[in-house]
Amino acid sequence: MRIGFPSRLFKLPAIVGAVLLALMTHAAHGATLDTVRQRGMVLCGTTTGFAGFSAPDAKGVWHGLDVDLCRAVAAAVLGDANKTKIVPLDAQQRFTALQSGEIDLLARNTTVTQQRDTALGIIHAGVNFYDGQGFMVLKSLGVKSAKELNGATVCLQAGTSNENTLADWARANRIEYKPVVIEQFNEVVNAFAAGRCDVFSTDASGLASIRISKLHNPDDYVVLPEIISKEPLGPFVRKGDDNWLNIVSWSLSAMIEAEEYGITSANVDQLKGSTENPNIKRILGVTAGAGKNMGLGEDWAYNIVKQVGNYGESFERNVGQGSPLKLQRGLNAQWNQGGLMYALPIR
Ligand SMILES: N[C@@H](CCC(=O)N[C@@H](CS)C(=O)NCC(=O)O)C(=O)O
Repeated sequence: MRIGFPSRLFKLPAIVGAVLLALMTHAAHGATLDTVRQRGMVLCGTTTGFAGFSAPDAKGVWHGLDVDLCRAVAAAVLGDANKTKIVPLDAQQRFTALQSGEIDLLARNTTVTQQRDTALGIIHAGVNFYDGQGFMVLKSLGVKSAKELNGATVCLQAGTSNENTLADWARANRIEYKPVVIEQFNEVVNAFAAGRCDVFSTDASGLASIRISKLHNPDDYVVLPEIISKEPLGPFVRKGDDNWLNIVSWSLSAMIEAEEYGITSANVDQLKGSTENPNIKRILGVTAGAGKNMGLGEDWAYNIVKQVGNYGESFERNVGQGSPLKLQRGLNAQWNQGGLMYALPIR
């Protein structure tokens, strides 16, 4: 004979607790779409101002590859890309802002890593820029390769993956260096410009951006040829709201797939009325289904392309040939053009 609580009864409080916790999690995080609809605005976490990815212009209007992703989500959900509120965040603040619900979405040149995806209560929603970490130095130092950096002082921003990546690479290559780690982005740049360190190390796209937009004499600086890591940059959302994860990741996919099928902001209306291509009909909502499955209107992807453009348009305008950065597509070309941009199919 068993003594004490019958085991079924004993389990009851645990089950009730689990259900309550699930309901509370849902209430707190489970309905981002409802919250966004009620508010009429997507709150998007970006950098504090990083040309090409997220930076304000002279009128205070934010632009960039990441800002376009925020705008795409607003277009998909609210039918209006302008219903985006930018929340500028430095590297340290970004994850807390997402965890606490201060933002609906983080689109801030953030590297997807296993640790970030599993230990912080957040999850990535695709990759919108494939990058790698590099080095920038003053040309006058005469350094031609990262292998010559033994003994150098290196400027890094606190709270970035760049700190650990550099430490790993230096250990593997038996290079000694002195890190100068600074919290605020502008202060790291100022420290580098003032010669407080010999080297700036961050994502290669970041180095290009800093060189062009932050340093007074860009031609005095050179980016070294070595790329020491994979830095897949992508948007993040909170865990526990699968529909919102779907909305963000499929908004990005819609931009990438629209480029693949040649749908642009300029021809989207004409294609919508005339195309016989079943894939394009599904993307543009002529054939219904994709929108409804996410609780959105069928014009979700049409609105993205019409108001924000496809991925290639966004790339060229913000970081490519139409921008001061003039980055090549490289890894960010479409999969059928030698790159890694392979949109999962909208069907
Ligand atoms: N991809 C890296 C680095 C991202 C990062 O924060 N880069 C710096 C460049 S040094 C930046 O964007 N700073 C802008 C800011 O803090 O506003 C990461 O996810 O940790």
